[in-house]
Parts: sequence; C-alpha cells; structure tokens
Amino acid sequence: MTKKACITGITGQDGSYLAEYLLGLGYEVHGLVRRVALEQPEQRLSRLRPVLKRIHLHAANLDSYASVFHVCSRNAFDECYHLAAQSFVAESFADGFSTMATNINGTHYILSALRELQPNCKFYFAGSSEMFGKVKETPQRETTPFHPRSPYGISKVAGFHLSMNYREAYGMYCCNGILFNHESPRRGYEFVTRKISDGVARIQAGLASELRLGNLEARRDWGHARDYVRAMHLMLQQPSPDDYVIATGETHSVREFCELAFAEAGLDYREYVKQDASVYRPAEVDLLWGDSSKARAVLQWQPTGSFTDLVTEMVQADLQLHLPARNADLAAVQPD
Ligand code: NAP
Ligand code: F7E
Repeated sequence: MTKKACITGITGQDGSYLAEYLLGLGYEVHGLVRRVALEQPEQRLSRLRPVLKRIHLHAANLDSYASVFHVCSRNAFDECYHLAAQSFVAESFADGFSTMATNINGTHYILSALRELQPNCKFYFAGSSEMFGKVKETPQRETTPFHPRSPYGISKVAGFHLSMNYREAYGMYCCNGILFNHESPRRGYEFVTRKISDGVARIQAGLASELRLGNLEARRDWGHARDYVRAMHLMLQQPSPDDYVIATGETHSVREFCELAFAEAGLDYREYVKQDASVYRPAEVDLLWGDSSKARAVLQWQPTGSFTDLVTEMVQADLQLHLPARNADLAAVQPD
C-alpha cells in the first residue's frame, strides 16, 4: 500500500529535498504550508517547483492549533516529518518570543493533534546540534549533555523533550534527529554558507565589492542536506523509535569556508571579506563536531561527498545564478 507522509516546513531547504526523496520511494507526499505561501507560489514555493504537481499542500500555521488539527483530522498519515521552525539562530536573539512560540508550541500542537487523531503515525522531530551549544565534550554524540546558547537552541531542547515525552508517556513512535549543520544550493541566504557562496558570485559578477561577515573562527560540522533527509527517513523505518546524531565527523571554520569558496572563483577571500561586529551573536557556539557512529551502525547511514565538494557545488550554483546578470552587463557595453 502507498505510504502517506506529512512534511511540515516542506517549503524549506530540507522539506524540499525530503519531498523529492519520498516521492522517489513511492510515497504520497503531503505538505503543511502557511497560507501566504499558497498566495505567492512563485516566490514561496520556488524550492518545490520540480515536484509541485506531485505533492498535496494544505494550509496550516504552526502558530494555530486549530489549523494543524484540521489538517490531521482530514488526512491519515503513516509518517510525519516535523521540519517547520523559525530556524535562524540570529533572529532568535532578535525575537526570542516568537521563535519560542513557533518552535515549542508548534511542536506541541503537532504531537497533540497526532496523539488525538492518529497515534500510530510515526513522528520525526528536527532537533539540532545547537542544543549542545557550549559543548560539554568533543565530538558531540547522543549522550552529550545539552547547553543551548540561544532562544533557538532552547526551543529545540524543549521540542526534543516534548517528542521524547510523547514517546515515553503515550507509546508513540517519536524519533529525534540531532542534525548538525547541513547546507546546499537551496540554503536560505541568511545562513553563513549561502551568504558566502552568494557573496562570491556577486563579487565575481561585479554586483558587490565586499562581503561583511561576523565571527570567522566559529567551527561547524557541515554536511549536505540531501544526505541528511535520507537519515530522517531511515530513523522512521526502524523496529523502535530512538534519537540519532547526524554529522560528517569533520569540523571547519567559517574562515576555511571563505577561503575555499573565494578560491573556487579564483579570488583571495582576504581582499573581500570584512569583519562586522554587528553580525556577532550575544552568545556564540564556538565549536560543533559530531560523532554519528550510532547512526552509521544502526541506520547504515553515511554522508556522501566531502566538505570541498559542498563548497564547490554551492559556489558553482550561485555563479550560474548570477551569470545572466553579468552577461547582460557585458552585452550592454558591446558595440552594435
Ligand atoms: P528552513 O529552510 O528555514 O525552513 C523552515 C521551514 O519552516 C519553512 O518551510 C518555513 O515556511 C516553515 N515555517 C516557519 N515558521 C512556520 C510557521 N509558523 N508555520 C508553518 N511553517 C513555518 O529550515 P531547514 O534548513 O530546511 O531546516 C529544517 C528543520 O531542521 C528546522 O526545524 C531547523 O530548525 C532544523 N535544523 C536545521 C539544520 C540545518 O543545518 N539546516 C540543522 C539542524 C536542525 P515558509 O517557507 O513559509 O517560511
Ligand atoms: O551560522 C557564524 C555564526 O547562521 C554559522 C541553522 O540551520 O545550523 C544553523 O545554525 C556560524 C555561526 O548557522 C556570519 O556566528 C559569521 O557561528 O550559518 P549560521 P547556525 O547558527 O550554525 C544549526 C545546526 C541549526 O539548527 C540552525 O537551524 O557562522 N557567522 N558571520 C555568521 N553567520 C551568519 N548567519 N551570517 C554571518 O555573516
């Protein structure tokens, strides 16, 4: 029988890759989207363009229990991937209240509606390495204590415990992924990797002359989003629910990312990157480095591609995006 999956946050980076992956496995894919997305499809659903005709979208907002309950009361799902969240750490410092409301209550609403209406639906919660924050050991694994450093991190710790509590209290199949940073050409422009790849392309196209960044020494364990959605699916196929760290096992600094990204376009980052104190966070997560041995052993999961491959793919994709602008400029100065 065809399995039905529900993806919250389907318009985001991970949601779009997961939708494609599940369609490829023969799933019927449903997505929860904010009404504004349905009203501005070109802009808000752009990551879903290749699969738009093959998925079912339902209007729901994480801030409204009624809207979540409504969708769950009219559709029976086998698996629910709860990816929707205010996911930008810096924004969570700017407005901690709305981040907490969306990320904590939104997770609680979904769990509560599923418990009420379809308790056998398997549930995935998008936990984050930001939960480790001021890390207590390196590399970080499932047993490493949490010490979140931002309202975002705190909201994810609360979501993690909510999901675990529904598993323990009501016997629901709830899994928590503890995913380290994962990127792709579909990454939002506010995150540092995309800000850099986009910045390189703009500079190369003559649209910008510098790139303003914050802390270049922060270290992250960066993987590819396409690999990480495979892990989400694998977690829900096991005999019993559990929590897993998903990471590459390598850590690199923002500075290293810059160096490789600018070099990909034949540029020296030191000539273009300017440090801007206003981009620093009130409390920084200095070092993330994951140990995904459990996922590798139990789920038989492993990442594909290297850090360099990731940087190359992102920069090349953004160079392509900016090529038309550059060519148009060149055409404008060509004599007739
Ligand atoms: P993303 O690109 O920022 O996507 C976030 C999604 O959440 C979007 O579809 C957004 O919809 C939706 N959303 C936000 N607020 C909502 C609301 N009030 N109601 C309904 N939908 C709402 O994030 P991502 O990188 O794909 O990450 C997916 C999940 O994994 C997030 O929960 C994130 O916190 C978590 N995570 C990400 C990483 C990473 O490195 N990418 C690592 C660990 C955990 P709109 O399009 O309408 O804005
Ligand atoms: O920052 C530093 C910044 O915003 C990475 C989310 O997907 O991964 C992501 O959170 C590092 C930080 O991602 C700039 O201070 C320097 O140390 O790309 P980011 P993040 O905060 O790690 C986790 C796992 C999630 O769960 C989140 O949802 O880069 N940095 N200069 C900068 N960061 C940004 N954004 N912009 C800068 O100019």
